[in-house]
Amino acid sequence: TSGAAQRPAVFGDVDRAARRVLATNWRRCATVPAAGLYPHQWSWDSAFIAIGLRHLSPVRAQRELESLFGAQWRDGRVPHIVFDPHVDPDAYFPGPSFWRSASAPGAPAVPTSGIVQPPAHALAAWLTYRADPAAARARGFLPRIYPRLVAWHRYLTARRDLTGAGLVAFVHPWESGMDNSPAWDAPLARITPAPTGDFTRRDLHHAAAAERPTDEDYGRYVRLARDYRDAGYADSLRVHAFAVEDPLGNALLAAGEDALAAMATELGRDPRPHLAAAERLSAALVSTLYDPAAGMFFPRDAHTGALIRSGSVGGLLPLIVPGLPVAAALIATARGDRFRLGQACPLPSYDLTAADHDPGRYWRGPGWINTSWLFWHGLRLHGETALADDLRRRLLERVRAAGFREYLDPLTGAGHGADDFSWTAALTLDLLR
Ligand code: 9YW
Repeated sequence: TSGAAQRPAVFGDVDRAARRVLATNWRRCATVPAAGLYPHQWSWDSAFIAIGLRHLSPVRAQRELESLFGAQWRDGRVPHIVFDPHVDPDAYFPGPSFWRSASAPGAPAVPTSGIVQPPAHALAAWLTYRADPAAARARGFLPRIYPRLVAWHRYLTARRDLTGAGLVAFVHPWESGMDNSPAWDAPLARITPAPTGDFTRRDLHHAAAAERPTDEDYGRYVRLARDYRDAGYADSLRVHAFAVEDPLGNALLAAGEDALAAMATELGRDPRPHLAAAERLSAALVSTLYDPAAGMFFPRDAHTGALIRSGSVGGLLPLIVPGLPVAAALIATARGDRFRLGQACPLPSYDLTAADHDPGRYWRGPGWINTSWLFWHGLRLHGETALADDLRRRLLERVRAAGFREYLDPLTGAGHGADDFSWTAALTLDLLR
């Protein structure tokens, strides 16, 4: 990337502080997203964390991914949470007693959730390998992680293509990584919430209610997760009352197939099946989820077959797909009124011009470092160096002012949510390289 030589001296403190956050949040073999609020291992967090950790300790970055894949289910699914048995099981809701993975077929010995998160892992594993190929070879990192990544992608493409469109569906808002995105409002409205007496929210002990999902939404999350569990974590449109084909999830999968092709080549295997899969996913994304009039991608409701025309930042993130034919249009949309790339920073999670944009509430407006990092990565991939450098500079400025917060007001830069948030620190380290 840009090289340490170009790093302004003023960011030396940021660099040191980011390393401290990652050291503090490390637990034996993985990093917690934030002490207190998120005391276990989260799936896509670990991918982003590895991308930063690789600069600090390539071996720790490898272990971060290996510990997550150590909890992979026999069907290939990678659970969205791997519970730390040393932590009070009631510290986070829903915990192990809710998911009951121990009685699910093919689950690992360690307790996990039964849903997934966006597949950022192949990209992260490839970047981790690239950071220190010698250290990776010494530990047999690629031979170990590659088959697990292949099984993970196979679970998604085989079991989660619920409509036959060649796209993968998320079956719970938590799976999207963008829990309460306005994009999920319409499909969620069909779900009857579990009564609030059925569960105790732990998140509100750590964060302000005004910055978190509402109780009603939480009740719906609980209902969906419970139905999935009670169906033995089987995948079909009949089981899943909520099912959406999400642009970000499918884009990460396509970019991930590209990364798997690179790994296959490195391992002396045939990369062509992965390249073909990447092509197929990229074509399905564009033909099914792209809206040329809006200049962005939208999720599709797998039950109705209709696009959900709601301006989530996820609709810009297929920019990470190599060779995407509509990259220029996505960049133009990002620079327009809805996302104001070059002014608002981090990229807002939701259309700034929408009547229900909420700059402080979670995935309904605030900017997150991971989505901005993905857009930055995409800008560089498509040769937009000046825009990428400008975004990088603005992101670092924001983090320097606000600290390693979970999310930020994209207009004022005010920090929200958890402090010392791991992926914010990790991706900051990556931006500083
Ligand atoms: C929750 C851990 C996770 C992230 C998700 C984010 C949030 C968990 O935290 O979900 O309790 O709501 O939405 O993307 O992985 O950082």
